[in-house]
Amino acid sequence: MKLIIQIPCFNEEDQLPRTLSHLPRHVDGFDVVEWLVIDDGSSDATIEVARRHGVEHIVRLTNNKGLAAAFQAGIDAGLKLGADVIVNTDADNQYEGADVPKLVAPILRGEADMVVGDRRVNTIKDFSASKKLLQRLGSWVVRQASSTEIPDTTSGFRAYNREAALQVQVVSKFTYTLETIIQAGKLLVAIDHVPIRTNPKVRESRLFPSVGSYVRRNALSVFRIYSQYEPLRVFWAAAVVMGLGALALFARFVVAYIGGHGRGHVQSLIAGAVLFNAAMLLGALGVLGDLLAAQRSLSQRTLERVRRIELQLGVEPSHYEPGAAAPQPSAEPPEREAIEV
Ligand SMILES: Nc1nc2c(ncn2[C@@H]2O[C@H](COP(=O)(O)OP(=O)(O)O)[C@@H](O)[C@H]2O)c(=O)[nH]1
Ligand SMILES: [Mg+2]
Repeated sequence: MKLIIQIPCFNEEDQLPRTLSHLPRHVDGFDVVEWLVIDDGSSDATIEVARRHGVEHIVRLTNNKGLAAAFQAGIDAGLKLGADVIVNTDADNQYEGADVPKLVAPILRGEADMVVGDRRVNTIKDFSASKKLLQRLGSWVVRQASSTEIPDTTSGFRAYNREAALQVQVVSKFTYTLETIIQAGKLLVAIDHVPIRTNPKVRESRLFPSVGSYVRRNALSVFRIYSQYEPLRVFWAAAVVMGLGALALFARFVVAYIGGHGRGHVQSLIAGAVLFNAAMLLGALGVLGDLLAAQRSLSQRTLERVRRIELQLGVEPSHYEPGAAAPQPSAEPPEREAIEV
């Protein structure tokens, strides 16, 4: 059994050594534990630092593609490097690396395919009140959309077994955390969560320069993802609101008409017709969205099979470079040369 711990990095030369120093080299239930750094076009010495600190595998994206793309590249490489379980963590040591065994335990027991580390957000001192509130709200929306019970949906500390990893297909550019949970909830993947420890903040968030941007970008992501996965609910709910408005206005006109002063209420009729049109349009968008959602799940199934075929064929990971030689005697030395697909 091989465990690969992946860390998406963007200019993390300062933080990486400490983060790596917390990561386990041996985890019960695994013969091999290897590390993978996905360097997202860093301009600093992230890759050299990673090599110097014993990271065996490097995926070097040529330019900055964003965290979600780096996460996806890591999952892909992890599978091709033969991981049975892939753990993702952040480079800034926010998640306690020593809790990796806790995170993979439900997978090893055969009870889950994907496990999300729960930071128990309410207990984190570094998070502002508005960040906590949004966390709770966002997590609630994601739970509704995904039909799961994950308390901390934006946590980046996660474990995937092979089956779950094969199914991950992130299309959002900016966040993978919410989308992957919604996807997993809809696929044949069992999701679990375990409480994990966090370390004090060492620097400001790179992903969100301010609380305002955190709220805006996450709210937008939640809405976009929810409407992508539940288009009928979103658009039909809006259509019903518009439709009820139209009905109220029509009723107003009819009452006035019967009362003999219908002429003076033609505005109600016009406004009602406009709202009615909007309701029809939204309803139609819901149907289109639903058709697209069906297509998306078909594409996802196809891509999952393509991945299985790639693994069978031994296709090499993209943008891969070997890192440091494996430190433990039981680990196979990385046998790959610099590889392009
Ligand atoms: N691939 C990639 N990773 C990034 C980027 N920005 C931040 N990260 C990584 O995402 C993780 C979380 O970043 P951080 O700034 O701590 O954001 P937080 O989620 O608010 O704590 C770290 O491992 C960063 O290196 C980026 O543009 N691309
Ligand atoms: Mg952080």
